[in-house]
Amino acid sequence: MQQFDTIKSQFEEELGKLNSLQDLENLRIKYLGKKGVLKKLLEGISQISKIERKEFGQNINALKKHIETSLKDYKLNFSKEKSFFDITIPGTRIKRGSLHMVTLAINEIIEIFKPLGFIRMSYPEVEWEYFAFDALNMPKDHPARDDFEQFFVKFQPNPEMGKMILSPHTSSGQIREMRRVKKPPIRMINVAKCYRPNWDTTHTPMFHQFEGLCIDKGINITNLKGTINYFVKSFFGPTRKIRLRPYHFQFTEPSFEFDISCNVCGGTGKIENNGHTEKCKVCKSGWLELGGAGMVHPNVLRAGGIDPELYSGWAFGIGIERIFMMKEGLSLDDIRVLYSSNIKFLKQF
Ligand code: FA5
Repeated sequence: MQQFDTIKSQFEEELGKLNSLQDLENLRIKYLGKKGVLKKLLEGISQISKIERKEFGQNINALKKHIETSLKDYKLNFSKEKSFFDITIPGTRIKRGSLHMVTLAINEIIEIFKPLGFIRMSYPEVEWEYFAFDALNMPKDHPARDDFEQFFVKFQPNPEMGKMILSPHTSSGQIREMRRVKKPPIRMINVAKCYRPNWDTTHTPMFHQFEGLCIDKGINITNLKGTINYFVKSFFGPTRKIRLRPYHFQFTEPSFEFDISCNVCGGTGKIENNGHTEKCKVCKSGWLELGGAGMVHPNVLRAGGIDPELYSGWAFGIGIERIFMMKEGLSLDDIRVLYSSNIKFLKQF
């Protein structure tokens, strides 16, 4: 009996000194393991007289139970204490997100235009046909309206405003801005999502445009070219080339499209692929179209409530994903990667 008491008090003393769950496990092995204290005690049973054996066995069982229960209770309390009170355990790290590249590009664009006095506006992305087309000098049957292949919205058409559509370009903001300001000068950058049913290496069904609009007395093409040049040099760096091509938009006269030298193929229009020379699949010609521009058509000024005899203005509309693709040092050869939700890709920015 004395032997049992000694083992029990020794166990309890050791239990009181534990510091970790590993210590607890070591203590369990010491007393209950295959070569443990209790096993050794049991091996000695043959030397005990038959009369005392029963009591001896009962004592071993009682001691085993006591040790098992003590270890179990200790473990339970230990885990509870740790989960509530251990202030030294490192906290759970909260994963930080980051701004999408298009948002970063928008912020950069706004900063570039700020010193020139351009203010940022946002106009509806679900728009009446009137603002997207009619007020922009594009009559209902004009074939140019087909170019945009619209997404119609199920909504009661309005006899004056037409149907509701997902705005295919930011130019619809021109009229809204003219009507808001009423009297020039106007210097606006309208940033918005635009929608067209396109899907290829340079087109997505949802994309962003920013629209520049400048109206005042004596505004001319030189101002437009200078502003586009200033933007391109600020955004892409001093070495990239742009070109203006004559074009036709209903809402500007004269009209242009402008392109930037492609950085995927280095402006050559060709790509080396496994010893073969292929056409650059982004630009196909060495130049990538960034946007359209021109002098605001007198009919558009009139629709905005501005007298074309007194005022003149220019406007441009540029695709934001496109300019991001063409940024110096990036060689994005497919616009769709921007919306692929590929974390590995997104994390780089
Ligand atoms: C327009 O949308 C005219 N509103 C631009 C304009 C504004 C002209 C003011 C004159 C005065 P366009 O359809 O070319 O033009 O589109 C302009 C730019 O938007 C394109 O050059 C391209 O950069 C971008 N873009 C057009 N469609 C897509 C698309 N599906 N995905 C990505 N970018 C696109």
